[in-house]
Amino acid sequence: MRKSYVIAATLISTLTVTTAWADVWPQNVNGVTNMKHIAVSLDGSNVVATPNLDDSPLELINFDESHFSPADVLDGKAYNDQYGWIYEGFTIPDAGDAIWIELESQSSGMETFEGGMRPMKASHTYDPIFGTDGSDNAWRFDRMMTHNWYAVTDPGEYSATYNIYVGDESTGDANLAFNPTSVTLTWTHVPEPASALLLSLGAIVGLRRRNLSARTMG
Ligand SMILES: [Cu+2]
Repeated sequence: MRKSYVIAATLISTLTVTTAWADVWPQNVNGVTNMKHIAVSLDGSNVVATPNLDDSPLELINFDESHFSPADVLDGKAYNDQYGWIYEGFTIPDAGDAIWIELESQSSGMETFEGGMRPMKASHTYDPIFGTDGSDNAWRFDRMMTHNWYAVTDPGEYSATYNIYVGDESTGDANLAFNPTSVTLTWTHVPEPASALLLSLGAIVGLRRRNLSARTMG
């Protein structure tokens, strides 16, 4: 009997250590190459945005890991980094202007932190954007591929709609010579039983316990 408790304690402490040290940067959800790009371009005076909505709503997953600062803003949250803004085409805004992406509306409980190229997680700022923690709703897109981190705490269905426009590179004031466009992105957070792993450990301990008592009996 006592032996099985020792086994259980060892397994659980191993699990705790593994969880704390497993992966100090957040994970690229569903694999680093599985990206869903929103291609932005200029067509004359029109801003054009074409989102890849394959597999949407995308999964927000809580890996239960403790991350290095500044990525620890994702601790305890379910997140996804598959959507990425990319710039296409040869026409770019004139000097002094930039492409801006402004949050129009989103589900409550949705947070966003600034990312970058997916494999370069250690170089991302993880700054709150799109209204998160009182940040501006408008975020300047510098036309480099950027995979931001979308995060939630509670299970549910989430969506966010963005207005994409040309505006002053410093102030974000819209340049009315260009017609903006908008895209809506969607996510889902299906609750996963947090105790699933502990339950399976319990099953292992249970089996060992039965073996021990069988031996005692035999
Ligand atoms: Cu990408």
